[in-house]
Amino acid sequence: MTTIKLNYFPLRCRAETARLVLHAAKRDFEDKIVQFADWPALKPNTPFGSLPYLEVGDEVFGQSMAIASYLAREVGMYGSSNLDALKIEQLQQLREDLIPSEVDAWKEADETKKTELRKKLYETIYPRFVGHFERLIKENQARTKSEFTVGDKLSLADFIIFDGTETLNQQNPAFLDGYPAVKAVRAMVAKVDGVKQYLEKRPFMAVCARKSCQHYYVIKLVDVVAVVVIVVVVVVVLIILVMKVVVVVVVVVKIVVVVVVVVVVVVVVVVVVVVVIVVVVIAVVVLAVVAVAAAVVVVALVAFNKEEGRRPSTISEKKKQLKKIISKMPLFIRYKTLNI
Ligand SMILES: N[C@@H](CCC(=O)N[C@@H](CS)C(=O)NCC(=O)O)C(=O)O
Repeated sequence: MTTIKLNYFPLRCRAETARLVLHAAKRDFEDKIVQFADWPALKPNTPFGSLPYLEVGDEVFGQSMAIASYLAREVGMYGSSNLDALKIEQLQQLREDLIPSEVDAWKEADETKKTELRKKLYETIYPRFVGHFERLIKENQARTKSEFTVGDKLSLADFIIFDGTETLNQQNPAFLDGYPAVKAVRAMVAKVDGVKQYLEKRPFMAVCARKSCQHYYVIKLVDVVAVVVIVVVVVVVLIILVMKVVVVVVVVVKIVVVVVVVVVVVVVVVVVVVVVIVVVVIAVVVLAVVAVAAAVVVVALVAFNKEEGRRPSTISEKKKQLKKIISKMPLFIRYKTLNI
């Protein structure tokens, strides 16, 4: 079976009658929702720079009414005659004429203008268009003695009536009380096997109201979840990085401490060695001086004894002898060592 893919925004608007036809026929198809954020990139690659477009096998086609008509013909929901086809197409174009008024009333940002547009919609536009729907249904039902909009069997026309009044039914269902034939067709379509199941699971989709479109909020929720996941991942990565940095800092601090300790130990050892060397040198010098002084004293005594040839007997002789010994000593010993 040829594959069918219907591409459209998360809205009913210009794709919903085609969807209803496919669900009523229980035809396998892919309902490809084009998110608004993806549209600018996709637009140049569509047949006419607009949605919907239909992929049939490897061929691509645009224009919503042509798409819905093609699909309805494919599944036998395009009436039973050429005249039925004409009736379906006039209804299709009538509904297309209604869309801009509904979209304008929704899109208007200025609240005052929006109120005016909605007033006009309810006072003139809806009565005119829904009035035409009501009249056409009644004429057909009188002619065919059936419950359908065109001919005597379910067709694209019934789906046009259903979706063409869906926004009105969502916003102000009481308005339709004045249009019993429209209400009856709506009730009949809602029970069609395939359509019933689709409507039960279909998200609320306004004709062109993004804000009231659950698909839109689902996507927004998905975006929020994605952002939360990204933030969590970034935080975890940052924590891991910080922990790695802390580990590196600890290692660097350990290295610095070891280096400082080694330097301090080396400095202390060097200072101690220098001090010991200095003390030893001073001790050696002092000892040398003392030894030299002693040697000089000994030499002087020996020389004196040789010269005198005898030992002094009285104290005054001993003093004299000592003075002589001292006078024979070198000057630096007398003044520096003996302090005389
Ligand atoms: N005549 C075209 C009109 C298509 C059209 O205006 N589509 C709107 C969405 S309902 C669209 O693609 N708007 C986005 C754009 O033009 O960039 C049809 O029936 O398919």
